[in-house]
Amino acid sequence: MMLFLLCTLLAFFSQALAIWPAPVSMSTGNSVLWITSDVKVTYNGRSVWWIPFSDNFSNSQTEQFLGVQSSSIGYGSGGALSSQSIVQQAITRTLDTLFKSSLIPWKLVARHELAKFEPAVNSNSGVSIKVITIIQTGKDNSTSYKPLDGELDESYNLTISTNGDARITAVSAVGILHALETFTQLFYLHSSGNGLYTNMAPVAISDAPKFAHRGMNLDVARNWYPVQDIKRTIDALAMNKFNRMHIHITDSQSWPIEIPALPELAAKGAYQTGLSYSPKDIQDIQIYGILRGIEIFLEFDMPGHTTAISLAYPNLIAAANAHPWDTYCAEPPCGSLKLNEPAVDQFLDTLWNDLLPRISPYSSYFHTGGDEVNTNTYLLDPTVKSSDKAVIGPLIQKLVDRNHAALRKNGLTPIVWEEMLLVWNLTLGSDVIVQAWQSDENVALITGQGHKVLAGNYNSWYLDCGKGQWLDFDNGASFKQFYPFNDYCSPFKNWRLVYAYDPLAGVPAAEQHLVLGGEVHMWSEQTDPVNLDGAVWPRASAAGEVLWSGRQDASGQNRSQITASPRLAEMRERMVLRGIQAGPVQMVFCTQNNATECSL
Ligand SMILES: *C1O[C@H](CO)[C@@H](O)[C@H](O)[C@H]1NC(C)=O
Ligand SMILES: *[C@@H]1O[C@H](CO)[C@@H](O)[C@H](O)[C@H]1NC(C)=O
Ligand SMILES: *[C@@H]1O[C@H](CO)[C@@H](O)[C@H](O)[C@H]1NC(C)=O
Ligand SMILES: *[C@@H]1O[C@H](CO)[C@@H](O)[C@H](O)[C@H]1NC(C)=O
Ligand SMILES: *[C@@H]1O[C@H](CO)[C@@H](O)[C@H](O)[C@H]1NC(C)=O
Ligand SMILES: *[C@@H]1O[C@H](CO)[C@@H](O)[C@H](O)[C@H]1NC(C)=O
Repeated sequence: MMLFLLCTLLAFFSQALAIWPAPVSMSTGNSVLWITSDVKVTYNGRSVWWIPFSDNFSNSQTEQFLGVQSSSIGYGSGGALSSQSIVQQAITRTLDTLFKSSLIPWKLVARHELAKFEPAVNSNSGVSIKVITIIQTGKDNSTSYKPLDGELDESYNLTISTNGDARITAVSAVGILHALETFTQLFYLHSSGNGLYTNMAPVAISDAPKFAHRGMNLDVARNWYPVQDIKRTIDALAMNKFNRMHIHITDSQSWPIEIPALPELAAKGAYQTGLSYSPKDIQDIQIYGILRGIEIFLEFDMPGHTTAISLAYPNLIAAANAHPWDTYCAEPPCGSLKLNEPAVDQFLDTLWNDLLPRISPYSSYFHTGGDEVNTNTYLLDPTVKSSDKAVIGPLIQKLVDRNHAALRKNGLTPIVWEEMLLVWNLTLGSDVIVQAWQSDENVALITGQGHKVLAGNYNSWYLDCGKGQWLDFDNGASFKQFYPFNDYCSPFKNWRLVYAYDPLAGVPAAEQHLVLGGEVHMWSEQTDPVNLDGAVWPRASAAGEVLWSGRQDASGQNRSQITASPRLAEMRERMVLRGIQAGPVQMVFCTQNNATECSL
């Protein structure tokens, strides 16, 4: 009888061990603990205040309350960007999430059986968590806020005893942030609206990421995104324990970033006056990221993908708007930086001198692009007049060398697209990270040359794929040729495919240390603020678990969709409650039944 009862309990509880991404190790029980808004939180022995249930307590008030104002944040010792402010603000967000956006898990238990899952509301006699004790065992320094991949210890331990003692330890402030995200996922709101509980005590979690670089690339040049959409995406990345956001900020279609020393660039290159990021916006985004454990870095793609520069500086760009466009570029409008033009060097000097000192306090990386360089373009470059790779290659090498020297002078580490190494055979510094996108074989080719690499193959991790063509076709031959208008990377990469991708696939064991991690990519030809969340989430969460937890579990087996699915469905519900319009993982029929029902 006891055994039967225990099994029944486990059957129910096993549906709701919903930590996403999966921790390295986790043990849970089935005791109930409540948490109330008078819970005390201490950080390294000092109490952290939180004003409960103040719906009119805006973010800016929170910042003032904590003695932090994002507009005036400096960093380093004495600056407001300190471990103390990072952790204090994270605690405020955590308690806000718990007490204002918690989950009633009706979709995650059998139909009409929520009452069996929920503890009886009896807060008076129930055991509550009285204090959350947070200990940071290491000391952060300026490196901790803009670490190179692998430089920061992001591990944490989290325990909750049955008598209500909750404890978090981590080496870094960012480790504490990850622990707090995990902590929120242990709690549910009672359907009476009366009380917040976990039914998993005692809890013991020990956790650390598998990969050092866990990123998302957002293209903000094909379509415009207001700062608030970028910040909301940072929130969602942090929920999923990502730590990098790559912003593809310039391209041929628009130049949405203001460079005060070159004011015409955004004035003419933005889609519309006002649709550009000011230096203050960029700083704001970077600091917003740091406060959430997400290091933001920018990509200025070149020499291709630069046509928007010609709107302000026509002399710098070859083949601007050349036709037929499919001869001169991968996507209209064509145009590429001239490769042997002294005015381009002067332009880039001015650009880097303005931009790099402003962003390097908040990031260690800068991406100089380099994908899809089209050789025909240089037939139309009066300073080159050739499509011969033997002529073009050394000129690209010179451009990249100059750019990377400027980055290094500003303490920034360069990232480039794979073509710079694999197509153009450039000599790159050993510090340079090469971002692969075309195949697993290319990841292995890059590590084979001893370079650090970011994975993120378009066959698995391009979130734009499968929407079909964005080009229009006339009713003649092209209509017939392209019908039914699939895009080059169809089909759509559903979360199961994203989840099945292994950044280490095909890389020899001896070279796997060079795979720093990877990025999912959101190219924006057919995405804008209206459909951003649904396009990215929950699919990017699947990549988040691969990057944090690894494609394989502790026993070396590939992680299973069948056990991932209910956890991801729960994570999706939590994200929606926190303002992310993530799409459903399955219909409620599936999430209400155990995973065996909706599987083959
Ligand atoms: C899980 O599935 C089995 C087999 O379909 C079923 O007997 C059981 O009732 C389901 N459990 C829940 C909690 O829905
Ligand atoms: C919040 O709202 C309450 C009740 O409406 C009001 O008394 C209080 O002054 C407000 N607090 C702030 C900080 O605006
Ligand atoms: C910051 O701390 C880390 C880890 O203790 C150390 O490796 C690094 O050298 C420190 N950096 C600075 C700038 O002090
Ligand atoms: C977490 O616990 C493990 C095992 O007790 C210990 O080795 C590790 O140092 C702890 N990590 C932190 C960040 O406290
Ligand atoms: C780069 O090397 C590859 C492989 O050796 C070769 O196929 C390609 O032609 C080279 N590219 C250039 C621009 O030399
Ligand atoms: C594990 O997944 C990888 C893809 O990530 C796949 O190539 C491999 O065949 C799978 N292994 C097993 C045993 O299913």
